[in-house]
Amino acid sequence: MKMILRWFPHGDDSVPLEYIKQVPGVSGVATMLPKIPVGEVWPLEAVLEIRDTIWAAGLEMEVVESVNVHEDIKKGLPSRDRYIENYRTTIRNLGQAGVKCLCYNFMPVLDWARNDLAHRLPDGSTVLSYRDAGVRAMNPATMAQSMEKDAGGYSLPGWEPDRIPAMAADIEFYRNITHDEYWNNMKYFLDAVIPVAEESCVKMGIHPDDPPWEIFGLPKLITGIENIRRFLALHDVEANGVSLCTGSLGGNLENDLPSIAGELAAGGRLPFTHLRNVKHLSPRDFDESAHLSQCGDLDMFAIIKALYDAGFDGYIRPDHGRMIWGEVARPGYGLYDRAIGANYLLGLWEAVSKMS
Ligand SMILES: [Mn+2]
Repeated sequence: MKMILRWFPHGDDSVPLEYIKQVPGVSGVATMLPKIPVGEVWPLEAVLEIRDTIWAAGLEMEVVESVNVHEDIKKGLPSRDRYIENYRTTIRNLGQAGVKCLCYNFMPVLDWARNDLAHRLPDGSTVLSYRDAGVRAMNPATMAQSMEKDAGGYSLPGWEPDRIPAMAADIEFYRNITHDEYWNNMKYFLDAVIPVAEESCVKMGIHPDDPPWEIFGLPKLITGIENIRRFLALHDVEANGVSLCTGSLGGNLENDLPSIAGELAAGGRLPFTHLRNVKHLSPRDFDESAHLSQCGDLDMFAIIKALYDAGFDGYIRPDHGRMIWGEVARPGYGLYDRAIGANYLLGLWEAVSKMS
């Protein structure tokens, strides 16, 4: 198991790599190339440049996130083949740069949805929060506006300004796509990219849908264990895996996270895990919380134990954190609370491993 943190290059992150290096037990970062338009190739030189920056700080770059899937692929349009070919080239480039895990998602139109990126808790910390009625009262444009207001000038992956104008039309488009058609579009993509991932020694990990239920009438597929099993069977090899995000799947209290984590890890289909906690106010309303089990609804000890017992040997990152101690950073990606979270999780891992 390796503990990593997410880091955004090109000055788009308030946290310097040198600070991440000082967090005990953290071996590397999960990063991305923010300036490449969705669907275009991540050029090898650009990937190597970022890798060298990360290496110079004494950290590893074995994971990348947010190699976003072009909407035409998700929609199944004839133009998808060009974008899929680009995606295959990107996977080869990442493999050549030593990347071992690629986290992506197949969510239509919206990568993730929150209606408040700076919801204030009683202790004065702020967190990302989700209120179902509030989200349903918005449209993508008003949600983008509200999120941009809270983002402090940092980009929000999946909510790049150039994507916003097309969102309303895209949502309309999906009204005419059935779930089975959407599954087929996903299979078409996997059949094209997974063999390249295998050749490149890159494990693909799909990120669950966030929240794990339908909003704006959009099809959501990666929402629970039944659908995850269906997804894994679409292309049944190790390189086709899951980036288990406990905060995303944990939005639905019916998802049994220790059981899902154990099943995926035991099956060798879990290259990457995002560990964070959520605190529900009702079944469809929640705040992202501090990582400790006692702060949210997820039992982090049980999740870590399930991973350990199943022989999990992938990457873990603490995912989002709260904003605390006056830190100014991209929502969810301050240093302080993620460093606390990483060391809490490492502490659980050490305890579980020494008890076994
Ligand atoms: Mn996540």
